Amino acid sequence: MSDTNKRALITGITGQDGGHLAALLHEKGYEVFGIIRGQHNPRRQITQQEFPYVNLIDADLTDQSSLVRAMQLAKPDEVYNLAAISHVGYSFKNPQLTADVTGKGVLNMLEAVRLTDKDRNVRFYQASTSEMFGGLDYNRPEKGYDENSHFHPRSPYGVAKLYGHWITKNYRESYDMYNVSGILFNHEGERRGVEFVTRKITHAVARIKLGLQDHIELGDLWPKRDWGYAGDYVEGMWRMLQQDKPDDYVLATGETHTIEEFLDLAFKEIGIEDWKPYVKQNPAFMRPAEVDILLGNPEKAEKVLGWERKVDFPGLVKLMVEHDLTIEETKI
Ligand code: F7E
Repeated sequence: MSDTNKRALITGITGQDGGHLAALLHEKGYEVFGIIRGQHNPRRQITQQEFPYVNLIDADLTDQSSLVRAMQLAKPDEVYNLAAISHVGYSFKNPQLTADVTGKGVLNMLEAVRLTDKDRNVRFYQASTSEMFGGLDYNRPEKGYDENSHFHPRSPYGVAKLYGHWITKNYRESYDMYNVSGILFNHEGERRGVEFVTRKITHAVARIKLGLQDHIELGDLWPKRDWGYAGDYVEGMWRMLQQDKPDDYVLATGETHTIEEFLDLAFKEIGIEDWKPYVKQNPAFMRPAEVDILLGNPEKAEKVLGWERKVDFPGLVKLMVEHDLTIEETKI
């Protein structure tokens, strides 16, 4: 535990990264504030029970006045903007809402910081994403996407995130704000929602092992992702805000794997070598446009931030399956 008196405000406190980051900052001695949205949000009690030290503030990324109020209440040194509609498939079904929350919500948060922090003391982190690159095989850099790679988003989510990325940069250049964008490749773990493919698989594998279901329905199995552990990635976010000058960084593993490879390892954890009889393809889980292959190059973050990932790909799959085999939630 350090003796910092710093205060942090996290949007998206109820999400995967919000939980990991709240725990990390608390351990470092921060006073942690989290924005929570909605009158009947069932995550309110769960979050408060799991993180009793987090001060929850009612606000919404689409309501700028609520964000100004949150800034006035929290008086943060650091703001981590993690809130978003983050499911790529969902963004095709709700593209305008995605633009409002994932895109314009960033502007609302930046304006709330700009208006309340006249002395420019606040440091702002924007959760940018590898989805901005689009993963088309023909224009993929050999060593993986880096901070200078070409953007070509392939979903309403990716397009909205690109707006958030550029407005964060623009406010840095226009108003001398300490703004950084972390361009994070897929990061997973025991806190991941079951709507994302990795947790959907490990949750189902655990239920198959426990005799609670006999198969899993998935979309395309060939796409490749650069999958790391979320706990490692929030450490990188924090490091980005501790530098002398604000800049943008890629966090990735530098490895890419198909969903089939994830299935191989997950089923092996429960002693099944051939998973094909347990997996059915369902077009409902396919997307109008797919991101073929994501591979990131984390060299800059490793060199400048001294960031390193601790969990490798087999370790990630193992920890997720082991977790899902033990929790009560798997049985519901
Ligand atoms: O899909 C395929 C799907 O939903 C991964 C978000 O955190 O990372 C995440 O976005 C792949 C895609 O993550 C199913 O088509 C097959 O090719 O787990 P996902 P994502 O789309 O890569 C980025 C970096 C973000 O920023 C996002 O916020 O898996 N897939 N079958 C499936 N995907 C899902 N969800 N469900 C399936 O049944």
